[in-house]
This record gives sequence, C-alpha cells and structure tokens, in this order.
Amino acid sequence: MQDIPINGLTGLSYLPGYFDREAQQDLLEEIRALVADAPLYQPVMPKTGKPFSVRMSNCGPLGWVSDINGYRYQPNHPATGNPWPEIPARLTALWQDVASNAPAPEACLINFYDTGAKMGLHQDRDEKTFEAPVVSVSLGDTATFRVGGLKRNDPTKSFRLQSGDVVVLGGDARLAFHGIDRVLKGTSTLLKNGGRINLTLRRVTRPD
Ligand code: MD3
Ligand code: FE
Repeated sequence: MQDIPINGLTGLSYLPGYFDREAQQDLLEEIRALVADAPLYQPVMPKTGKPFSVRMSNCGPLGWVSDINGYRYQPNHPATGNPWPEIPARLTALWQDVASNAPAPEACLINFYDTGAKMGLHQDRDEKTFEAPVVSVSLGDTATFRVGGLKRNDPTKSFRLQSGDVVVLGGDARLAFHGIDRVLKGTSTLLKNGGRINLTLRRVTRPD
C-alpha cells in the first residue's frame, strides 16, 4: 500500500496489483454477465447534450447517471428501467478490506473506455455524504490518471493505472479534482478487443 500525498491532501492510497490475473479474469466475467443485464449506455452532458466518450453502467441499489437534465443517482437503468444488478461479492469483499470503517457501498459505477476515450478533470460530489472513500478498480489497458487538489487550477500529478490496480480516495483527497487523460492501446491482454474498464464503489446516502 502506498499513500500518495497530492497538494498536501492525505487519503489517497494506491494498491498496485491488488487483483492478480486470475481474480481480474473472474471479475471481468462477473462484469460481463452484469452488463448483459444492465447494458452499457452512452451518457450525455447536462445542458449541452454532448456525449461522453466513456460508456457506462452500474450495479448496486443506486447508479450514477448523466443526461440532459443533470447528474444524479437513481435506482433504475435509464434505458431498460430495470433495477441495477447486485454488486458482485468480490467487490463488497474489496470494500471490507480497504474501507471497513465506512458504511456499505450503495453504487458501483462501471466505466468502459475504448481506445481514445477520456474523462475530463472533475470532482465526485453528487453523493449526499463524503464520509466514505471512493474505491476504484482498473481492468484492461493501462490509463494515465491525473489528480490535483480541491481547486480546478491546483497543480496535478499523473500516474498510470494498470489492470488489477486499486485506488482508495478517502480523507481530504475524496474531493480532489481528477480525470483520465488517455488509455494506452495494447498494454493489456485482459480484454480481447482492448480498452479499459474502471469500477468505482461509492456510498451515496448518509447511513441512519
Ligand atoms: C480521485 N473514474 O468514475 S477512478 C469516476 O478511471 C472517475 O474511470 C476514473 O473519475 C476512471 O468518477 C478515475 C479513480 C478515482 C475515483 C474517484 C476519485 C480517483 C479519484 C475521487 C477523488 C479523487
Ligand atoms: Fe471521478
């Protein structure tokens, strides 16, 4: 485990190679099954309707969605209207391992990056509580990840996220600006047709 201070913020820990190849394959199979039920869709930006380059789905009681009206968490898939599938046990076990003091995760956002997809610098602040960390899992091609501070213009640090890596964003770092600059084609054989999957586990509501 590596604690990486960024702009004086504490709470970012990096766990390279948390999942070995076999665990990555098992997790990938679980995600494939889940996405067969809750298909990846292309979200659009609020107001402008500009499509994201990343396709998304979710599992858990709540899922993060973006459409013309805004960003929000909701219990149903925007296209099928069905409840999101359950969070796989392997991921709740990960949360137990790295975020055991936090209330249980309610949402797992699934991001799929084709080569060429990216995610601009943003904060994750659509949750009603920031007391739990965000826990991220990377699968497939390596990505260049960028993290800054609490202000958009704070200096940023880049590092590479590889298949099997886990990042825990807790403490002050929970609200740091971050984004994905690019996905490096041909860096992993996990996904047959290349690309990258990122899973982020989140607590959304305040526990009672
Ligand atoms: C740093 N996903 O879904 S995960 C997102 O790889 C998102 O798809 C990226 O940003 C991806 O919102 C990055 C790592 C991550 C997640 C949340 C963070 C880094 C973070 C919250 C605060 C600071
Ligand atoms: Fe984010």
